[in-house]
Amino acid sequence: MALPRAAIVGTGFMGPAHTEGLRRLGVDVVGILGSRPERSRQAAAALAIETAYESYADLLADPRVDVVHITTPNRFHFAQAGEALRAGKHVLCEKPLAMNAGESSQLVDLAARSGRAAGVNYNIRFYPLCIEARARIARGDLGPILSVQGSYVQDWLLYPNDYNWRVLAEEGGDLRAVADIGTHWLDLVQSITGQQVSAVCADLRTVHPVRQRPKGEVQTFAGPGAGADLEPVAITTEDLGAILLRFGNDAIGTLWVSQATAGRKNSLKFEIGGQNAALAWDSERPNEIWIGHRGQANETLLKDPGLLDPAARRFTGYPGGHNEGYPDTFKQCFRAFYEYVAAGDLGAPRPFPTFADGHREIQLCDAILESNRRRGWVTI
Ligand code: SOE
Repeated sequence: MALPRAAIVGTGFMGPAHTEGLRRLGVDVVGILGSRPERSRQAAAALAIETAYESYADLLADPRVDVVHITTPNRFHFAQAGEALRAGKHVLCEKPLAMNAGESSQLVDLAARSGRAAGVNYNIRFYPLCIEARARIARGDLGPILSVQGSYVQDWLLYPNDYNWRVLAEEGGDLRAVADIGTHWLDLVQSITGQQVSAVCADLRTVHPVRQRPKGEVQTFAGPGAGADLEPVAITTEDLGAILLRFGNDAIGTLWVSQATAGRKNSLKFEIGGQNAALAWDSERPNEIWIGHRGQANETLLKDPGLLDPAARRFTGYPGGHNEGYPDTFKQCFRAFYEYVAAGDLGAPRPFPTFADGHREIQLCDAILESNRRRGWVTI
């Protein structure tokens, strides 16, 4: 069964990450588009991709392209995903799906009418032990879920002269740390527990209301700007967020989000408490999961396909002890998407994060923004 072919739009942090993940699957990446033709040519040369597109229209007109990967800044997602679906392409869009729930709702409707596969790259779901956690909860090992707590913490925007398009509301949306990385955590724990967040109470903080912006483009995780070629810019998006959560089954929880905590480079953690047992996982140690017990010794399970649920084994690429990490999650997420597309049964259940999942996260973002403004609980 020949795998569908891909084209990438966006040449920043995620463009190369998607290209590498696809190639490890054996997917042919036929072309790439940057913010201007010169950027397309630079990226095509750097990544050994055959076609450097002049325009998005050229990309969508390319009959070789079955799937469009959207890795551009958030403000472009709505238009680019809509145009790709209308052009008859399948779409895998980076998170967050759109800038607000009005846009994401329209994309859900368009995707449903298009008869195409439409996914969002919530790749963190595809760590083998995150799939294992979901399988164990689904088969009842934890019993009813009582509590969900955790965090997603980074430090790449700690300094006032750390800068990236994400910090500007007009480029990344009114919510930044929560929309950028908090939605990974929210998507992950809702997928693992099978429970949806039903209400939020949020307290957000902008640590640096003025940042120093380097003149010219800045890549994600580029590090602090330096020298005289900086200009002050007003910032309204949050660096820190503390959020109380209520889930549909009355489980309660907390989420801590920060892009300004020194020493935490890209640390996502969850701890899920059930009536019978608990699970805890840390993305800085992704090949082990803690299993908490009341009536027996606690356990630490190391990622070993032979010890995993079949659902997790399917997305495990290496034997026990051969660690799998962040780049592997792109490969496995794309594998779920491309095998689905290649099978050709678009009515089958979708084993990847869908536009409806992406819309759900955006609805949560809108509720979190409203809760912070209102200084109280907001029900979704
Ligand atoms: C920056 O916060 C970022 O690149 C996010 O945009 C990604 O989704 C996350 O996986 C790593 O950090």
